[in-house]
Amino acid sequence: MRILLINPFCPLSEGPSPSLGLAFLAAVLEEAQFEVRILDFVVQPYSREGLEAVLSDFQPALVGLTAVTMTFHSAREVLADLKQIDPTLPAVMGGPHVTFCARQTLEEVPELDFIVLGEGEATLVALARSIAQGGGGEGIPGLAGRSGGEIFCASHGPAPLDVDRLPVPARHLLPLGRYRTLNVAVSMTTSRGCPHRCIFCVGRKMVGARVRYRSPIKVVDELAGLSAMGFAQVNIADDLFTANARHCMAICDLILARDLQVRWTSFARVDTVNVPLLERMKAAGCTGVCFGVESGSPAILKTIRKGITPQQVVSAVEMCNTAGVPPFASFILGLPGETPQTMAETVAFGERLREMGVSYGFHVLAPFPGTEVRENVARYDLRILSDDWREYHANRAVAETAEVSRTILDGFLGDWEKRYQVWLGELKGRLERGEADEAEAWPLRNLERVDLLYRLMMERALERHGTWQNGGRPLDEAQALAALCKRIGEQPGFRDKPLAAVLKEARSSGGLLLEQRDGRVRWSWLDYL
Ligand code: B12
Ligand code: SF4
Repeated sequence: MRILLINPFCPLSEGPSPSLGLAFLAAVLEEAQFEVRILDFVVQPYSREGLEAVLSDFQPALVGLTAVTMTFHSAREVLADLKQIDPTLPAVMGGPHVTFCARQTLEEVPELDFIVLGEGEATLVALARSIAQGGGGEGIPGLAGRSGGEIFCASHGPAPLDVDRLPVPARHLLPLGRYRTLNVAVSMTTSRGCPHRCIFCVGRKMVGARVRYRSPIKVVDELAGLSAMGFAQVNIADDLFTANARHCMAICDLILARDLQVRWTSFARVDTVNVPLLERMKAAGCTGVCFGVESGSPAILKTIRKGITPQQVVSAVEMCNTAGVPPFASFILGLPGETPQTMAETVAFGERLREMGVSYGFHVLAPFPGTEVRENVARYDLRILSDDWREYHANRAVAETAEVSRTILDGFLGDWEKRYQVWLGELKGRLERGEADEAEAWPLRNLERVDLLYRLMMERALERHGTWQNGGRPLDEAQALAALCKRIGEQPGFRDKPLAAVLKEARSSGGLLLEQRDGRVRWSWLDYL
């Protein structure tokens, strides 16, 4: 039986990264002897015709879609096309959005047959087996769906998985070549579970309070595999990577013992780091840690149950500086109780951290389904203004507090983005005047490069302009690349872009394929590694 998994579109601004959720799901399905294919519309352009072609070629018996809140709409659009093409094909959705509004989603989206709640591996395999045997999925732990015109919703999920027995994520089914060409970090996890209860997060509710670990050997094997594939940067995405010092140290020790040259970053809580741990992380290739600081106001940190204080943040930053691991701090504005004074406190705290060498950034609160702050909104100083899930990207306000309106929050973020644009503009000016060197220019060059590559991919530049009849002898490499640049450069929107440099780099990193046969030149992206 064949199963098609789909990753819906998500904009470049959200930082594309190969979907770990789909890779784990595909791995357990393959282990259970199902044949799996993944369509990834984050880096491959979507078209109904393309979808139709895959359905007709692959003939899946079940289609699974993933979504976070802001991508739910894109997933729904793909689903609508899918059901128009084949109304009998069962469709299941999972992920941190639908898990917490399953009944409502099934009521509102008639095209959707099933929803998997929470951690999806065991439930999806059970559903696939049930469908293979002509069943309807009822009674499967962790599943919601339809039966006899009624919606059913499992009262409990399957037992938490032993994550150490999970197979390696099936990333070979993802278009990793495109991600590598975009030079984005690839994420992996070394554990699942979170005992904390931050009121804006669904992490704990998705994966449970008990932390379950993958053995250091498996973790380091996976890291080695990613490094061998040529990914320049890995992101260890566990919230609590540094919480269990023994686990974290064991992984670092193994990286060092195997002399693995891999660069990685990790998320961390400020109350779980110490200098010896950070020093070991640095020695093992850690190039930065990201702390969820959320607010500079002690009162707000208390309200959101973050369980940390500004003083602990400062201490963690000092420790990072001692160990030489660059820290990054992430703040959320518009949390319950936010006032102009607490916002000023957060901004001042950010500046204080910046003076200590910390980079930092802001989001606004998006009260996702399933979060304590949404489920018990009446308990908090918060008014939710929109249920349009497309707006839940946390870059513009969808909620406000008694004293801080949506206009204030949006104005703040708008100004923050403008400051960044001004900084980029100034850097550009200095570069043009020869006042900045290439090391300084890197953020700008990288932004331009990624933006251009992504547009080339999503606007199908190679598919449209990368194949032509050359007639005579095969072109040499440089001629073929120059001809490609000329052809794309003639298209509106691509004129005056640094195509030659960007495509040359993509070619030398192995991201571009060239085929010449019978007088035909054909350029394409490398999809699979
Ligand atoms: C790492 C991470 C990222 C990484 C990489 C994500 C990736 N490509 O895999 C980056 C930095 C790129 C990222 C980006 C964003 N993220 Co993020 N991210 C995480 C984090 C920390 C871990 C995710 C992860 O890899 N988990 C491990 C995998 C195995 O779990 P999973 O993806 O949840 O999949 C499992 C289940 O959900 C389920 N499942 C998922 N899909 C499907 C599909 C089917 C068919 C089935 C059956 C089951 C199923 O089964 C999977 C296996 O168990 C989570 C927090 C958390 N602890 O979950 C936030 C989290 C997922 N991110 C979140 C958000 C909001 C975002 C962004 C919108 C950024 C932003 N503005 O905040 C973007 C959206 C990008 C996108 N397309 O998803 C929210 C989502 C909440 C929501 N309801 O929308 C989370 C939950 C954090 C939070 N605030 O609570 N993120
Ligand atoms: S923000 Fe991090 S620490 Fe807090 S509940 Fe979510 S996953 Fe746990």
